[in-house]
Amino acid sequence: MQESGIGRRAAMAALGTFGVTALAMAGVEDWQPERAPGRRGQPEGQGAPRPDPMTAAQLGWDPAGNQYVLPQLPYAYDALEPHIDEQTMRLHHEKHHQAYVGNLNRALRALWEIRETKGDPALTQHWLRQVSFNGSGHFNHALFWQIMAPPDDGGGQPPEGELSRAIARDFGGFDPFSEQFQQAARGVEGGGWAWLALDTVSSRLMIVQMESQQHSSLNGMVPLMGVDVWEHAYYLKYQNRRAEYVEAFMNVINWGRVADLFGTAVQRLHWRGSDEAEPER
Ligand code: MN3
Repeated sequence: MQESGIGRRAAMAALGTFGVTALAMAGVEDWQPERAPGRRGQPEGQGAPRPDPMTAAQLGWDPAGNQYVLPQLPYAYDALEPHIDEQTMRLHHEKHHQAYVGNLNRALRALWEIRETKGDPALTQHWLRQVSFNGSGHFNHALFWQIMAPPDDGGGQPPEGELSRAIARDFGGFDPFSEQFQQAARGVEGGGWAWLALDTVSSRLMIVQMESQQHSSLNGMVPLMGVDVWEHAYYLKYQNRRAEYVEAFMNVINWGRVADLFGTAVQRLHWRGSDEAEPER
């Protein structure tokens, strides 16, 4: 469809302005996952290109409205209890994430108006900052919801397959990884995130801290799994006990979904390293 093609190009163009965080999200397209959240296992080896595990709807892109919208959670607000409580999930999704979406759309519209010579060009830098912060915030949260699952639907089940082997190779095993990841999350200064990311330069997994919603050190990184350690993510239930929240978060990680993201990212590295062009998407 021509219309959705335009919408997709517009989405991709906007993604480009977000920088780093958008790297893993660059393959926005209409693809429906065959498997429910929380299911694990991914066919290994070469063969047909992997479909992107994140859909446009999950990334909050509405091609008909030509705007970003708040993506639905793949589970109920109380589904991550007792680790993450219902009230926190509801406020975090309906208020905090919604604010990033609204501010992102507002900034994109303002920049469009400036380009159409209907807006104030003196405010260009202001709106660019707004796009960067709120766009990154929007995509960080869209990914965050997807890489969690209820404990009775696969949440917290350790990774298997090629992701498990990569974690063993790069961190010495799941337990050392888990400890270092939690340490990174505990140590973020102020609001921010800890991420497990694929470094596309070294083809290795890395644990990185992100201040606020964006961080230049993520250049070349494909984020695979992360934890929001802004206080709004945990203060109602855990107050100042961030370590307790981070430990509880480990019980709701959807490693099946993380493995899908990892598989897609690795396959793209293989394309980059071969003479074969990436298949038309
Ligand atoms: Mn948040």
